[in-house]
Amino acid sequence: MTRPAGSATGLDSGALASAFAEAFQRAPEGVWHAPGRINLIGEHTDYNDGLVLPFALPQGVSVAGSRRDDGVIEVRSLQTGGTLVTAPVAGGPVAAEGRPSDRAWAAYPVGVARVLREHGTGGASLLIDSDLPQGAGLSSSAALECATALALCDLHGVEIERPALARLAQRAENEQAGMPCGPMDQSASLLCTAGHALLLDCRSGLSTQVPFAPAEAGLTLLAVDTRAGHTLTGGEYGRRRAECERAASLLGVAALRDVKDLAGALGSLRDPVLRRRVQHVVTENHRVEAAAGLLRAGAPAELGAMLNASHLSLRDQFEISWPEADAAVDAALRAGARGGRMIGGGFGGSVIVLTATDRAPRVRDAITTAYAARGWTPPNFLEARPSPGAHRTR
Ligand code: GAF
Repeated sequence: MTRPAGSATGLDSGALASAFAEAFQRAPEGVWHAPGRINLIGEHTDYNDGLVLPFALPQGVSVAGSRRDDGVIEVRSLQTGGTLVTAPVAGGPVAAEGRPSDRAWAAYPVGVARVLREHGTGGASLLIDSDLPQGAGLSSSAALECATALALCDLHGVEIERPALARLAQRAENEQAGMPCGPMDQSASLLCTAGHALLLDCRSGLSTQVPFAPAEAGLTLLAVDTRAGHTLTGGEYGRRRAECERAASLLGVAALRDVKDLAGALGSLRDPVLRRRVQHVVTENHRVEAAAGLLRAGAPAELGAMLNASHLSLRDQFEISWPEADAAVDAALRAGARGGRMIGGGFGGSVIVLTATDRAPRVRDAITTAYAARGWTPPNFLEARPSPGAHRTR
């Protein structure tokens, strides 16, 4: 009972339901799917109360589930051989029948069950499947949280509006998995729609759907998995967040979103590190507004310059890029791509590249060749198409 994450076969809810019946000796009551995401632009702006512009991928996490009324959550994953992890929803030890490392991935569904319990959900049996490459920075943990959240709400007849559900899934990740993320990934998974990017104001929680159909404009958006390890529970993400909060406090604003006079703010901060962080966050927020404007104006090809500026800012001001990301962006631009940038938390994961579709093969080859010349693991490519947000599939 194993299927490697990222296997190209896609997810089949009928097969997952059958696997559930085999594993738990009863039919599931339903199957729910939540996608991973690409963030077009707006990196490290979400926890600064700023703007982000993600879209949902076709790939994601599916969960087959049935309700339990004894306050226990039991989960199996096809990506870890289907071994059982159980935990009381009310809190207490998590028991893993397989490797102790199973407790790490199970922290996400168990965490969601514990947070949602306050809103009336309870126990469940869940079988999880994923076609998102793990560690690629495409938000596999948020997809797992959101698919679990939808399943638990439906199984226990609890209705929670999606923006609020996204915040609860974020809380589960913050409190139960120990990752101080902002609200972007969970909101993208639950709120995105096909053919659109989601312009989300992370302060108000208000969002708008902005049309984004690259293929119709003769464009391809490639997600390049740089195959460089990616873990965000390490300290760097939290350190960046703390630096932003410290800068906001020194500047006397609630969040860096509120900095209106960038030159004045930079002039008043003594610490050069904090100056660089502020410069990134404030300019990135402006880039999100500009990018959304370009999409609304029907000029998606013009996004390239914005992606490039974002990458340079993340590399030089926020200092979270990594060699494989810089090499991929560089090779793509040399091969004639319109733009590219690292995405996600940083220090590993994926890069996106926007290119004219007829140039895409040349761009892929150029990146692969650049990696081979350095003796790096070959990158993986995925064509990113704006896809539906989380939904019940069965
Ligand atoms: C990760 C986090 F989970 C998001 O909340 C966001 O901060 C992102 O990094 C950076 O933009 O994906």
